Amino acid sequence: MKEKILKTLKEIEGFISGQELCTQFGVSRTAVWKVINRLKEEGYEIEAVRNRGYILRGMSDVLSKAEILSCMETEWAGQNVVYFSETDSTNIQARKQAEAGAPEGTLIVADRQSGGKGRRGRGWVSPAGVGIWMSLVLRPKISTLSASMLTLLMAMAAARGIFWETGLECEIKWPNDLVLNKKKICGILTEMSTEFSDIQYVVSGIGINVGQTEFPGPIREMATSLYLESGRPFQRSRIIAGIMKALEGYYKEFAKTEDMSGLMDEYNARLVNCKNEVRVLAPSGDFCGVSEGIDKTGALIVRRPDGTRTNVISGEVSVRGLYSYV
Ligand code: BTX
Repeated sequence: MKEKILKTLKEIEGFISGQELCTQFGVSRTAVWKVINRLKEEGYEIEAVRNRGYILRGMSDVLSKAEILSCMETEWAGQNVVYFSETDSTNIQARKQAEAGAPEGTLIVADRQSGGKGRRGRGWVSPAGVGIWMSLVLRPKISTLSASMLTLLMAMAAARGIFWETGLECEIKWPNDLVLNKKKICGILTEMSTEFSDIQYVVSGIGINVGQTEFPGPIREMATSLYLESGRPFQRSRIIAGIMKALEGYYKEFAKTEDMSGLMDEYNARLVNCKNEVRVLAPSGDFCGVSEGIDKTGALIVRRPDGTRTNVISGEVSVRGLYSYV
């Protein structure tokens, strides 16, 4: 009920009386009053005027289950939200939820992660109040070979959701980062659980730096935030809802062919270093070449100096610009 009252307060222009809220949601005056008080405690500026009712005057960047749901405009993605003010890693929590039978589209969100995970045992810096740390449970009926493409969909959805809310155009650094002005703004970690050769579930975790004004030493040079790039604060809940909406669209398109056929042009248009020289860091040996963008399987095509083309598969490789991280 809290998210419904919140949604109504956000949508309505002017005041809404306590009585109207009672009738609309079939609850008592006291129940409405309690919800309003809780919302005020969370940071919503709600004014109450005798004989007129309640009005939402403003809000800070509140993050809560009710706030996130009040922004959500999706059919399934993010319709079931599990919120933590602090947890170890939303990917770990999403796996637990998935193991316990959580439906597709369940979204785990945390304000702070004490053990945020990057790829291959690396960490992800996830302080309170300034970032989007979230993981989505998916149950795709696709081959395990196609699952890595879900990271590409997530990257596209994150870029589009960020654009809708901020107007900032991120580039995608294949396969799992978003960059703004050549610095890392977002990372994606997709994990999968299989039984025999079937996918049981996929958890796709996204970390987005939103409000940081500075970063700790080891990542200071490579990381940035939406605030640092624009000088403006943003509401994390709206970005989250935008990403979920964008993802639903991309997922639908992907499901038609179970590959990137319908999405690769848009992906390549956002791909950093497309048509430029890149260095591929692979366990079998590093090499340089020109990035020609992804093909419909999601592999990155790199043309070597001798003219041969290599399909770089995500997993153990990193792709860099010639002289830096990007
Ligand atoms: P990655 O292995 O590509 O990137 C990790 C590397 O990025 C770190 O070693 C560090 O150099 C740098 N880094 C760490 N924190 C940040 C940050 N906040 N901003 C920019 N650079 C950073 C990328 O892994 C995948 C990251 C996924 C994070 C999400 S958050 C929600 C979900 N839960 C969870 O535990 N992980 C995912």
